[in-house]
Amino acid sequence: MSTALKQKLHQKIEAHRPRTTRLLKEFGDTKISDVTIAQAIGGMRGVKGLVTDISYLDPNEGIRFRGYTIPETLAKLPKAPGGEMPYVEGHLHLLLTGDIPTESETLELVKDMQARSKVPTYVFDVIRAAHKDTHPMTLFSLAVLTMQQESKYSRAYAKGIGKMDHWDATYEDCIDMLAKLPEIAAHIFRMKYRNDNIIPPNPKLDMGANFAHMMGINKPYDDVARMYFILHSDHESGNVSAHTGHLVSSALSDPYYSISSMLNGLAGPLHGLANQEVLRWIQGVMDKMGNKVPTEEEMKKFCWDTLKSGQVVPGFGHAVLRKTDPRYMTQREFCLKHLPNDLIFKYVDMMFKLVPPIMQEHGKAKNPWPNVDAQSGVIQWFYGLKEYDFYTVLFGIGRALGVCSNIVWDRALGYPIERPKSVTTSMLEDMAGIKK
Ligand code: HAX
Repeated sequence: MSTALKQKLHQKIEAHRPRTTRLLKEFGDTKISDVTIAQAIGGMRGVKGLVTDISYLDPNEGIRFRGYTIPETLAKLPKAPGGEMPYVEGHLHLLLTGDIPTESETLELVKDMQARSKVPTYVFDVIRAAHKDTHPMTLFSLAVLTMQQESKYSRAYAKGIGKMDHWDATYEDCIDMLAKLPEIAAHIFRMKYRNDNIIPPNPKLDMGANFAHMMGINKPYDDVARMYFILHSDHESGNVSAHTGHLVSSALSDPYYSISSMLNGLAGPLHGLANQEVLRWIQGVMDKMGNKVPTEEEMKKFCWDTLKSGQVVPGFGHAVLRKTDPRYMTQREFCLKHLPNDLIFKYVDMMFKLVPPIMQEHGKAKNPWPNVDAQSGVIQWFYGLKEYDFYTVLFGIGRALGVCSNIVWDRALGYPIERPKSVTTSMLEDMAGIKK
């Protein structure tokens, strides 16, 4: 299938390839990073070893999608009629091409994704065969993996397509899959938490509006969904979910394998599951407080109790950021506008003010400021989505947009299989000069 978006992408890829080839051929020996022992043991923090043009995370500014800050992205992308937030599909166009799409370019992708959105019945059969206590993230990852046999990329590879054409079938798989994720997610939600009362999709709606419809949540939840998917889409390449997607894809595993894997990484409590953990933490405090708002002194004690017991305060800290996450601030502004008097928001607001000085006094975390996950659950809760085990699935739909965009470009630029070198502890001791 050749859409205008795909043709544009093709031109961009052709224009970009010589840049990568030249860097490799003429400047391949230029150093961009050194690695210390602390970095090798400590999760490669700060080691520059990945290349992406989809987004860049500046520690002191936060994320830019294709060069645009979050406020710029939200202001420039075409908006759904009557909506405060842009079409998710327009954002996907931006991530893929680097261009802010026109309204008609956006609507073309909306239509294309509507046409690809029908989820095969066997996907639901597989989800339904799982144990009733299976976590929603497990079901979500399972559903994506189950669809692997649909892969156009795997079929094309088996036929022997040339390396320069890999991106084409990868693109097809990515758009096919992304179009189906909202229905799969909503199905998991309604099956688990709404007595299996499934709401069929409305294929005339855009991604955000259709998701709200299938979840059974009224306006402005369509805008909430759009905002969520856009904000969570990409955070450059080194985070666990993006890196996992890139790594698995580098073995030429198809996008279904790659996205299922990246979801498994997102499901960790230090990464995407932190949004669920924030609400669980707040609920724990609320239970102890009998649902009244704690005083500042009481709230400080809850934080210190968590830290002293050796646990992390979920939603605070970051491996790269050294300021409050702009994704947090966008959601905070949304809360101040739409739910300023909500009880949970009062807790979140109190944590916004009280936790950073406590983290600084505690003296461990390099970044005491809140990240995206500290502010996202409260909005869902306010709109009736109180089953916080489901929150990371929302993150997963959004993150799939960024990881898919990266995978398409990885294949377009022919990035090789990823294979960093490991060393032994004994070798490190040798290098440190401490071995007798
Ligand atoms: N509460 C308590 N301690 C914290 C902390 C927090 N929120 N954040 C960091 N620390 C601790 C670390 O556990 C580490 O302790 P040890 O030396 O005992 O191992 C120390 O401070 C130094 O850590 P760091 O260098 O500042 O942070 P890392 O780069 O190692 O880790 C994390 C970054 C985000 C994993 C970390 O800040 C954390 O665990 N935060 C809480 C969980 C969370 O909110 N995760 C979501 C992050 C955003 C994201 O990816 N969303 O998907």
